[in-house]
Amino acid sequence: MAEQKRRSADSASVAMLDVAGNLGVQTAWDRLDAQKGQCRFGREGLCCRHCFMGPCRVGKDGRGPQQGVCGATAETIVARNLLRHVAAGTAAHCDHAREIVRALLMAAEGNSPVYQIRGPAKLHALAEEYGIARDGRSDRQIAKDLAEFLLAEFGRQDGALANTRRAPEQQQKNWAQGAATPRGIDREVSTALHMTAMGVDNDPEHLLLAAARVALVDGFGGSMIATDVSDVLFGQPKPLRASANLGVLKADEVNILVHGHEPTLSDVMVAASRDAELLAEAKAAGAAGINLAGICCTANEVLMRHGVPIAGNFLQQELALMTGAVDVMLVDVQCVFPSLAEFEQCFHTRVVSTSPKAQFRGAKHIAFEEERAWDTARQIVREAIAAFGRRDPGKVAIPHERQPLIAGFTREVVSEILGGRYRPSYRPLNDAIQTGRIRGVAGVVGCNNPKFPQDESHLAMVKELIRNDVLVVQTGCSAIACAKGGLLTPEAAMQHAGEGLQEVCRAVGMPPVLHCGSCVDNSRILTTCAEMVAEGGLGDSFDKLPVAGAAPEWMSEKAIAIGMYFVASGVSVVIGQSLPVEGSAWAVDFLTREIEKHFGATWSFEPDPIKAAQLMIDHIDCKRVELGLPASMYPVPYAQKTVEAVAAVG
Ligand code: NFS
Ligand code: SF4
Repeated sequence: MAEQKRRSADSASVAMLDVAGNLGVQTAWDRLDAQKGQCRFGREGLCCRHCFMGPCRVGKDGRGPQQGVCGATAETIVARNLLRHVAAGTAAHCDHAREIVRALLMAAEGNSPVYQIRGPAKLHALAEEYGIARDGRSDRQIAKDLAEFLLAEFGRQDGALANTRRAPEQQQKNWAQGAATPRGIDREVSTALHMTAMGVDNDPEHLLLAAARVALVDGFGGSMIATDVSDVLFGQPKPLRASANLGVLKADEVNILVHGHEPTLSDVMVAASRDAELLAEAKAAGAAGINLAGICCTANEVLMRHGVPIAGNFLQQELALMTGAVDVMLVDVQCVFPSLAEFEQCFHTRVVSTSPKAQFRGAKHIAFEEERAWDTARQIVREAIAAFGRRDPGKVAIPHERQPLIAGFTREVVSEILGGRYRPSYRPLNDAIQTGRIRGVAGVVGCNNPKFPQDESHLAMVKELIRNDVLVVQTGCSAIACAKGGLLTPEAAMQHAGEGLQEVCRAVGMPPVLHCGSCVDNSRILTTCAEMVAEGGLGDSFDKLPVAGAAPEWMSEKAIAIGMYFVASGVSVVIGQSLPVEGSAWAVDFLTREIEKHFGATWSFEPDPIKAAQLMIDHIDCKRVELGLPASMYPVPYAQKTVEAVAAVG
């Protein structure tokens, strides 16, 4: 138990880790232990495999060879590797967006019984923004033009990405000066791969500015498009109540977990799990009902729109199977462990893969084609009902942890809850910041990583921030961590928030920590920042705002892309584990200092979440001073205690 407690701050996870230990089942933590002594060259970005005169690795501090076979230096190798990571992360979000836009086209053409336009207000707002004619036209006609317009953003050959116009003018100027104005989505990803190929770009600064540019097609391209079109297709989220942690699984029902990222799959599963005919079949098989729950970001998608419960975040994907109560674990793309299918040897769980992009050895593949979405979803529910019949009640151990939460905060919702439905506005938020009642806003996002005790950094950081009157907005697995930790409720404000933030939360009945959705919904944070600038009084570009971002337990290349588009957008970002650039003192200096000249923001690396929170608050205070705003209305002393981050670094 003590050993497991070092692995996770979540008692439900600790209980399941114990079960795994007793059964001798390996989890990510065990496999990390087996990897101990992870390669320093890789960690510091000093290993190059871009051609096969190599692989080359260069030494730090004058030790060992200082250049690859081709003559590339540490600076070049580190910068090239980072650009590739950003390109890969960007590609993931953008390819996800592409599928959603294609589903919109299908809905527009009337070729899908399941995809409909459930967010007509968003459709019209987007049509208005992009100059798509609306008068006398049906929603489907408008949606068709919108889908075609957005698909063209992927293949755009010239000019800036359309959504860059959502950024303040000054920000757009910063990008132009830094040669970072993002162009077509596929163009930037493909150019990044070309630039980093053997014998192409070797100017490290030029490479890192290109990393900012490709990241911006993620933030203002893929992620923003995925968010917008998901709102059009699946409806705009509204605040709703739900619950989180493994206790949402039900011993007497068919349990289906959706895991992955694309709402084109999970949203249809919600409907299928509520289908009367299938419910009758489940009852005939002896189940009391069909219980759908989610893991990772696809969970956040269906939570935000349907209140579907969250079973857990990234590091709980294996632990959920240890409950012995999951009948089908349905996966699509991204953040899915290849290990999942191995659990079929121990448990009755059927792991079902669905994406043509991601097949899992040992899993059952049921191709999910958007045209046949409804039939496929029903087929998957039937798989689960059949698996329920094979469940071994002796192996079922569902932890009791199940925390209530409120989710569903979007840019639109925030202006409504603060300004009122009939005069939605960002004025009240800006006012609260200007007076110092709210000190600033922090985005705390990103993954779990077994190098850190699961959830511990998210919780410690967020608590320190709200204690200091910083309003926290969240997405991804970080939001799930804080949901499980009980921070996504209005009551949490009374318990954990400083006096100023408490006053605001009490006045509008909102939690001090706002769940804004999945990782692609980080784009909602960008558009919220744009609203704050447009509302006035907080400067003329993102980098003037008293805001900061963090990803304390990050692990994914997508997280690097997200961090980079925030920094390129003027929002400074603190991350727990360093970027893989420490092999070059120049690169560290550029990313943590010099880059500010271009975009007005920097990266920081700080494994201790309390210290990281204090860095963010200091940054926010600096911005307040620059804006001529008064100090925080109710200052409190900083927490002295820091969390010993047990980063298992080399
Ligand atoms: Ni984001 Fe979501 Fe979670 Fe990290 Fe993975 S699920 S897209 S990458 S691990 S937050
Ligand atoms: Fe080595 Fe240069 Fe080839 Fe990289 S590109 S593997 S540094 S020779």
